[in-house]
Amino acid sequence: MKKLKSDKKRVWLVGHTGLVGSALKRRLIKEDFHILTSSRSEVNLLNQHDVCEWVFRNTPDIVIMCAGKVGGIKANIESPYDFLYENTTILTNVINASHKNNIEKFINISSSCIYPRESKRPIKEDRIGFGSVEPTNEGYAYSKIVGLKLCESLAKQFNKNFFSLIPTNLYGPNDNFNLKTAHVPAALIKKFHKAKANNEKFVQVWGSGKAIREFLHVDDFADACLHILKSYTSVKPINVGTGKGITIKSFAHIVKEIVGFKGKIVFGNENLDGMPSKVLDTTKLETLGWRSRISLRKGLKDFYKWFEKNETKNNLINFPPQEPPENSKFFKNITL
Ligand code: GFB
Repeated sequence: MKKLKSDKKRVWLVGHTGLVGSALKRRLIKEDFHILTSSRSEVNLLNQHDVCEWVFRNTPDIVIMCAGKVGGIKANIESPYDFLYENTTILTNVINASHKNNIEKFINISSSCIYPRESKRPIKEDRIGFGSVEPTNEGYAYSKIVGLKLCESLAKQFNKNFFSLIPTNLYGPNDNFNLKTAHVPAALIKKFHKAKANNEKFVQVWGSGKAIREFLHVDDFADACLHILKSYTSVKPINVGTGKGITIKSFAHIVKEIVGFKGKIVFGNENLDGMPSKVLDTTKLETLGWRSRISLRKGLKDFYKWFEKNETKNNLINFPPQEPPENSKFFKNITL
C-alpha cells in the first residue's frame, strides 16, 4: 500500500550506515527532508525484485546512492570480481528501480577511480573514458563507470534528472578500520595508534610513499552533496574534492604526528602505489559556490579523536601483529 505523502521531500539514503551514508544522514537531518533508510534485512540490494518493490512501497522523491562494496587497494587487488559484480548489480537494481518508479532526482555517488590512470592532473570531469583505468582497482572502477553511464543514458533517453558526483578519497567517522580492507587514512590512524600503545619501533606504510592522493573529510563531502542537491541544474558528472594533492609519505608523517607515534616509518616499493597521482579539478564545484572548509590537519585530528572514542566500543584496536617486512612481496626494497 502506498504511503501518504507529506510536504517534505522524501530522500532515500541508500547505504545509510557506511562512511558516506552516515555523514549524509548527519547532514540531511539538519534540513527539511524526510529521510528514508533501508536495512539489509528489509531490502537486499542484490535482488532486483526486492529493490523495485521497496521503491514502489516507500515512494521516495529523491534517491542518493551511496551503497556499495568498498575497500582499499589490497582488497581491490584481491577481489576484483566481488567489487565488479556486487557494485554493478546493486547500481543497476537501484538505478533501474528509481527510473521505473519515476523518481524526481537521483544522485549517484561515484568514485575518482573511474578516471584513466594517465589522466592529466588535476583531472577534469570530461576525462572519463579517455584511457585505461588503474589496474589495481579495475573491478570497482568499471562498476562505477556502469553506474555513471546508466545515469547519463537515462538523462539522454528519458530526460531524467539522474547524475553522478565524483568524490576524491574520503575519510571520517564510521570508516572501515579492518587493515586488510581499509583505505589509507583509517589504516594509518590505526597502525600508528597501535604502534604507539605497544611502544613499537616502526610502522609499515604500503607503497613507496610517492603516490599522490587528495583527501576530503566526509562531512565536507556531505555538505557539498547538499549544496549540489539544492543548486545543481545540470546532469553532467561533477567532481567533489579539495583540488589539493599530497604524497602518501607526507600524509603518513602528518598522521604519525597527530597520533603522537615516535618510531620510524617503513615504506615498501611501488607495487602497491596504485594510481601514481589522483587529484581532481574542482573548478566546476567552485563555480557553483562550494569549497572545502575542513583542512586536512583539522580533519585528521577530528578523525583521530573519533577513533579514540570509539576504539574500545568497536574493538577497533584488535588486529594481528605486523608482518615482518621481508616476508611480504610488497616489501622487497624497504627504505627506513
Ligand atoms: O587508500 P587506498 O587503498 O586507496 O591507498 P587508492 C592509497 C595509497 O595509500 C596507496 C597507500 O598508494 C597505498 O599503497 N597506503 C599506504 C595504504 N599504507 C596503506 C595502508 O596501510 N592501507 C591502504 N589501504 N593504503 C582506492 C581504490 O585506491 O581508492 C578503490 O582501490 C577506491 O577502488 C578508493 O576508489 C577511493 O586511492 O589507491
